[in-house]
Amino acid sequence: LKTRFEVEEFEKLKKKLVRYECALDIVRTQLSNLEAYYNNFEPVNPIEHIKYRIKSPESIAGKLKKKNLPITAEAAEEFLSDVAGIRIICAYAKNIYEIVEIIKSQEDFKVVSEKDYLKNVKESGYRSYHMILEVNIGKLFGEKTCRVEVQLRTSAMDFWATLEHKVRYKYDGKIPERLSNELQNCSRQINELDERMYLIHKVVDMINQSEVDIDRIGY
Ligand code: 0O2
Repeated sequence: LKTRFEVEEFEKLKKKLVRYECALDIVRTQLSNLEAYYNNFEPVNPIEHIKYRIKSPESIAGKLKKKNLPITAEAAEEFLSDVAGIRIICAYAKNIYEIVEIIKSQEDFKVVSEKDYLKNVKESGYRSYHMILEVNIGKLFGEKTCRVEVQLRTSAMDFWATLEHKVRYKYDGKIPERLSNELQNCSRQINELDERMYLIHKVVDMINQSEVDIDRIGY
């Protein structure tokens, strides 16, 4: 950031981030309530862990620049949906859909867009469920709503996405073909692993519930 205009916009952007912190806190409260519910009233909590982050002003400026957009607080607000982000890591893919439905039923925020990269796997091999929430932060900050991006994935999908992101960053988005093929293979294997682990989980549940022997259910 060199020009005076850019420095001033950067300062404006930093101030705007306060609103995103507030929106994130509203969603965080609801998700903590959900975890409390699972921990106290259900046999298992399907949420492994939740990460919350506000994009740094540097990274917002970098993303706007990459998209050939002006580096202004207004552009960030209008064009970036992931200034405030939440990542929910679940044990199994099935849990993701359960959590999605619960999030949709909340009254404090509205789901304005959804992308199911579990069913429509990205060409890279990326799997996750994305939602953009519009959170009502009240009139205190002059505007009523603020967007928050929620990504839901299993631990295995998160493991893959973290490594692939690192590789993508290293090669500035243009991953060499051999590496991208290998990453796509790993994504398929991770998906198979997720499904096999889920099956074991279901079998053990069945055994626990009916007290039958594993040999009798033909697994
Ligand atoms: P970062 O560094 O994680 O913030 P957008 O990219 O948000 O302008 P798009 O492409 O429609 O718009 O959004 P999409 O597809 O919902 O993806 C948004 C985010 O999902 C990305 O943010 C990544 O975090 C993640 N993502 C999407 N595709 C991939 C992928 O192929 N590999 C990995 N590892 N992550 C992916 P950013 O800003 O691109 O990256």
